[in-house]
Amino acid sequence: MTYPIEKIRADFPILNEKIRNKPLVYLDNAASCQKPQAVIDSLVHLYSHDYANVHRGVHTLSVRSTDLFEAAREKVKTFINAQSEKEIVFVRGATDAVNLVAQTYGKANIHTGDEIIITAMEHHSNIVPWQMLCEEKGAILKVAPMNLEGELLMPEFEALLNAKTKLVSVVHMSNALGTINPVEIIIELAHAQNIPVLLDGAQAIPHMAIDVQALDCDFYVFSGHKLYAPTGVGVLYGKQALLEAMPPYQGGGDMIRTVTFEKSTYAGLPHKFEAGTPSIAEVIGLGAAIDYLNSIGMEAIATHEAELLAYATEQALQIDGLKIIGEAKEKGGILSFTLHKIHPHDIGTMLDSLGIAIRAGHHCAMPVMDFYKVPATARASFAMYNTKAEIDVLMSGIRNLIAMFGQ
Ligand code: C6P
Repeated sequence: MTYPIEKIRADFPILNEKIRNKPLVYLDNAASCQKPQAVIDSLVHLYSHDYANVHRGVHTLSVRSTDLFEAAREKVKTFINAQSEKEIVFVRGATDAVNLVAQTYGKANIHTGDEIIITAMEHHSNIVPWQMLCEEKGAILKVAPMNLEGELLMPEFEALLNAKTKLVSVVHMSNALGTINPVEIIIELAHAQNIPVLLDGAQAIPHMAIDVQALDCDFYVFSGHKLYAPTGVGVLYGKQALLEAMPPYQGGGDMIRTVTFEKSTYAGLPHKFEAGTPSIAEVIGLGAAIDYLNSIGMEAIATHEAELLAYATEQALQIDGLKIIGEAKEKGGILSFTLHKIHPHDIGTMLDSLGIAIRAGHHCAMPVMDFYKVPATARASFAMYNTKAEIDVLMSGIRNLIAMFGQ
């Protein structure tokens, strides 16, 4: 079946926007994706007909909201093939999920002298929470190195695993480089030494089908807003036995069974980790985004985006003075680059004047910038609704820049 690109584009109203009198070319999807009408409609419908607080009321609207909210949990469960909806904890985003694991699993299981392994290509949200934990506990953060292509050095990673390692926390797909890590092998190696593995799936989740049972990861985290859903919602998947054994994260309403001034007892999974009124509409919007993605199919999306990346890479390689940062063999739809004489921020600003949205900066991955000895990169990132024609607009914009500034 041919990929229904025209239909998909028509489903995203913002793609009709003109930016500086030019058709919008939105290539900043790794920062946040745009929303299909189905997601927008789900929010409007909820607030127009069904909205109330969840898990709290016996009245009709509360029941309706609760049913929609829990149906979204079921959709997430099926989408990532978790075993049980108890394993799906709604959080604010990938960052919140990593912090939850650090503050609960980490506090309970990581002690002085223990080691946590991350990689050289992590986003700050998979570095800083572990640094904070290590500082508090006297534990040690180990960093598995990568090569200049942006690929993890597997023998070096393996050599870091030892009896002191208490957790491996690895990005599934790098936001700064596009690298897709060999997570199956990483998990196998870590599990051979009984070490649990957290995968940061913030970038991987919109681009490929994720099966947490097949991966056998212990934790998987992602944000809704990169998955065509609203901001303010994300998911922590954790194996049930691990989540059961972890202490709660925050205290408050909805996460308790009983409360007296002397002692409180906690709710079961997943509510134990969901203190306070959750992001109700955003969770329901995430459910609508998953329905939408399922209607297209993750395999079809992955194929389309792989074609976009191959095309963009081929075009970029023909531009003198353009250097691609991140050339792993296994890569998702991210093209990070520098231009010899032009600062990435100027690239971003000049491209914006042509209606093209990319991100310029360190991408919350400063150690990656240090590794490549650049202050920043320009990054074009592709989504299900992008086209080769848009990549042509990007490349012609880059050529114009070079013509203006020189190489
Ligand atoms: N990366 C980017 O432009 P939050 O902010 O919690 O939704 O996601 C954090 C996060 C975690 N891991 C990876 C690999 C990520 O890419 C991100 C977010 C955005 O690259 C914003 S910095």
